[in-house]
Amino acid sequence: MAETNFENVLYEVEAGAAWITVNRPDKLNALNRRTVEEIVAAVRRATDDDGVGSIVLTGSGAKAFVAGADIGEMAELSAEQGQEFARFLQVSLDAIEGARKPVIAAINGFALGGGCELAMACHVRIASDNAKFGQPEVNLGLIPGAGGTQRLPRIVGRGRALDLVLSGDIIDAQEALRIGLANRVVPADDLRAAAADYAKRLSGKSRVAQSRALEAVLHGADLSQSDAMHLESSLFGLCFATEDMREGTSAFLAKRKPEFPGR
Ligand code: DAK
Repeated sequence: MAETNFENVLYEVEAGAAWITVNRPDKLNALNRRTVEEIVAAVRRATDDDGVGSIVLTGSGAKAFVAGADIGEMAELSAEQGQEFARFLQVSLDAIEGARKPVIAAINGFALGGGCELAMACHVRIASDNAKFGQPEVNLGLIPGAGGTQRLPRIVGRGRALDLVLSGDIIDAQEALRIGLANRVVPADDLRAAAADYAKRLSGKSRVAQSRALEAVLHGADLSQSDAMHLESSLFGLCFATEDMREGTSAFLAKRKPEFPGR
């Protein structure tokens, strides 16, 4: 296992998955600027590492994934600084969502405000049964500023998103699963193993195809349906130029397991 520590983030590579752990447990892993910069740098490092197939993002300790943006750091901001901070958070979360390797959020407790927004920038969300989700910014006289007003309705639908954003209500893992905010819920003690297991399953698939699928789904969501269909057919066509596609189809025809070269 290779391990590299940032100041507020732990980075380790285990069985082909890069684990990025937000590590400010005394502040319930609240996101200050430095922590966000480190998460993005860690995601870049993982994306650039050919030994890494997928990325798992989680929080340190048993209580919180991320309890939000650091309220202490943002309390004194002016309107201009608030807008700049929101832009910084949005660009940072876009970079995580834009990673061309699957990013799995392993949500081990509170995912509130910026924490819920961070989880939503990940591609798949696995939650422990004690996880709690919410966009409680209205309680602070704020609205979500890290993409929450945009990603939440795209994931759970406008009505459910407005319900959460207007009320600031905190929901549990089962409710998050019911509305599609969490993809899976597992007992808290099994979360790490469940995320590792899922990452391992992904690593047996074609990396090139996964990267193209991420691009089709994420980039396509911002396009008209006909433009998105065009994007899909172009990316589908590009798959035919890959060794992975030749290997996948010949393995199927030869009734053997594919060994994808990742090219
Ligand atoms: N920021 C800073 N510190 C936090 C924090 C946060 N978001 N959440 C918790 N902490 C700190 C607490 O202050 C406490 O520190 P000490 O007093 O020990 O020094 C420590 O973590 C433990 O927290 P508690 O003692 O409160 O623990 P409890 O179990 O009693 O309560 C809780 C857990 C999660 C219910 C509670 O901590 C809580 O309500 N936390 C705040 C949750 C919240 O409102 N999160 C949303 C934050 S708003 C923006 C862009 C984006 C955003 C905002 C603006 N701009 C562009 C300006 C995003 C906003 C948000 O994320």
